[in-house]
Amino acid sequence: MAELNIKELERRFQEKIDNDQKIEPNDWMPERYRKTLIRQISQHAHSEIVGMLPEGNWITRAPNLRRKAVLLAKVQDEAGHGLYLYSATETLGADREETIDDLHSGKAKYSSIFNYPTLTWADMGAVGWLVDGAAIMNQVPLCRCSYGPYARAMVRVCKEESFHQRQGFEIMMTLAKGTPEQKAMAQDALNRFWWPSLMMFGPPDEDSKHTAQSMAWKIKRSTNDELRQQMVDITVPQAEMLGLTIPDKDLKWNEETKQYDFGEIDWNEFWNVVKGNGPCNKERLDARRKAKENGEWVREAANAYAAKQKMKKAS
Ligand code: BYC
Repeated sequence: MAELNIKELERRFQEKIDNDQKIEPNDWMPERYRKTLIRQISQHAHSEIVGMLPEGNWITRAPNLRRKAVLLAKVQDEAGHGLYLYSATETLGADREETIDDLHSGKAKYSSIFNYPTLTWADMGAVGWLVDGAAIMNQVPLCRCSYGPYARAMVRVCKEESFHQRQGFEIMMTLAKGTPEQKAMAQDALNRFWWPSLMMFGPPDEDSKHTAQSMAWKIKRSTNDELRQQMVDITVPQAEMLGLTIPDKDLKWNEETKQYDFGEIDWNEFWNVVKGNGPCNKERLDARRKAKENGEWVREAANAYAAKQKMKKAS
């Protein structure tokens, strides 16, 4: 009997999804749907928070006040995105403290891209243009995700990401039109960030263990390879406009498919970074752990204040 009920609940749940209705926090959902969402949304939240570090590295060294103000605003936006996303995991019953501890212990994943160093100012341009560009490509479809709170968070996040992408492109444009040294710096940043940006979309579809189920549940609305192809097709003309060269000798317009064919991605490098062995994995986690330790006194003071207010109210 219980089995039948679950089957019926699952049928109704899938029917709702097939009719493009949103699932809200108090609606019945299969446990695997809830867990998949907590996994994806918490990884996404961690990526936003860890993603502040490579750019935070350049706030004090931005070349002028305008650049500094813009970069500061961008990094603050990322903190905001992380907070909405942690709140979205809480609507699914996740405990925020435990979720963050999973990041700090190395148990939880975050985007591979943030384990690469930002060596020059041009990297702020390449990160905005390519990394935020990839983020938008991935997140615009997530605005139609079946889970209401995640889909709604994505709408605002995407608006902010599009400002981030444009600030990055503008930095690249300025450098590419600048002195030969500045143009070379922009080219070098593109060389280093191109392939890791394509890896952001995740493993090829045939190796993606979650895509099929997540597409059926409309958590994901496009596959990893579909989004990667869109990224290449949109970005190649932008690189041409900048007068920069994409570091891929196999990149070629395909008249038949009306898409760009592109070279092999080094998936060994990707998995190595995902497993914790990228150039900055250790540095990133150390920075996050240290931030938590340094904030301990603030949390203690806030809790003591809250407890005092509660006692006051009760008396
Ligand atoms: N890095 O079956 P798959 C940002 C993992 S933040 C690390 O295809 P799925 C921004 C994957 O988790 C960018 N790990 O998985 C912030 C899975 O492992 P588990 C982050 C990766 O979930 C600041 C395994 O590989 N965006 O935009 O169906 C400044 C198999 O993969 C990666 C989001 O998080 C990776 N790149 O698809 C600027 C968006 N790729 O969990 C920008 C939301 C895969 O089984 N997330 N893995 O241990 C998604 O759309 C999907 O989760 C993904 C992966 C497309 C990323």
